[in-house]
Amino acid sequence: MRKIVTIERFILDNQPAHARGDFTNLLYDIALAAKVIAHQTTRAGLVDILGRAGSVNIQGEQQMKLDVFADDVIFRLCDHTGRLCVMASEEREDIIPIPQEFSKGRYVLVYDPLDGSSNIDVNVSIGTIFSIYRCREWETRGRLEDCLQKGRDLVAAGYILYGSSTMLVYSTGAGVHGFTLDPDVGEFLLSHPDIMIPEPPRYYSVNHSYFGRWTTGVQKYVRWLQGLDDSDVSPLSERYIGSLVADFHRNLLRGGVFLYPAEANKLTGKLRLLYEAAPLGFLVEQAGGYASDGRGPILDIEPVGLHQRVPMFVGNRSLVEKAEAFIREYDMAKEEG
Ligand code: AHM
Ligand code: MG
Repeated sequence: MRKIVTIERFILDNQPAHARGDFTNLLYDIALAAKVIAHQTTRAGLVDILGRAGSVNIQGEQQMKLDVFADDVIFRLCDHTGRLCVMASEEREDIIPIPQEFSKGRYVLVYDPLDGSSNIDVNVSIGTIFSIYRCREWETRGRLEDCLQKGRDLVAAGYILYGSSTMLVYSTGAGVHGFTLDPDVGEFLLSHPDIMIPEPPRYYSVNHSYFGRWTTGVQKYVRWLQGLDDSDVSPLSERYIGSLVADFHRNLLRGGVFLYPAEANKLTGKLRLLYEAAPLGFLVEQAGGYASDGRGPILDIEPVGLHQRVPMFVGNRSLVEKAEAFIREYDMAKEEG
């Protein structure tokens, strides 16, 4: 019989001997936030019966939109613990300082509280993505520079997937591990230790309706994935949910590539470097895969703004490198010529 390992036990057993517990406890805080958000997401369909976002409920309280609720839960669970020096959230314009009345800690938490928000109202999987960095300087209290660190400097990253079950998947740079929430006992239990992205890959994931807007290199790449135009591979199956965490998670477990490329007239792409691309890039590299902006590793990009966007190709290394090859051959060559 396999041992039952809770996330608390796993984090504790895997913390370095010199750890002071701050980092371990920060991961616990996130796991707790995940449970609170998961509980609320399963009630999302009741909003129409119990009151719409923005309306006032029976107790006279304002109903919160789920993404605002998720943002608030993470903030309120983490602001007073003394473990963080600053936070940043995809939901907020600026950095989130730790209130003066609380002591500050050594870590930076960057998060996308509820990604894939267009899927909330239609009962499709959504997710939370988080990144943890070290504070760059001990003396100061939360600065923008502490949040603008490249993915290569991540201490940990992970996501929570609110799907047919709730899963928390994270890495501290020593492999990727997945936990499934047992809703009856309220514990995350180790279900997917040491995740490695499998070969051969099965899926490619992209929003095809943008085909006409892509550069030639990206169009040729997608046709290559489909096994067309003298492609030397058998076609991959297409799967696209439009919920990044869910699309990423499926490809991580089954093998494949997810892409949200640049468009010929919008070179930045849609996804955010800090909240989406860097943490998932960190995870995929830990699982033996690769993440690129089409030209080089996402993890090496120095952020210049909190909400900076970036094209993204993520999945099995061979597939992502092939995207880079097409972009080099058709797009970069054209730019140079
Ligand atoms: P959001 O941050 O507004 O939720 O948008 C991000 C989402 C991702 O989850 C998903 O991969 C992508 O947007 C889908 O975009 P599109 O509808 O253009 O395919
Ligand atoms: Mg998002």
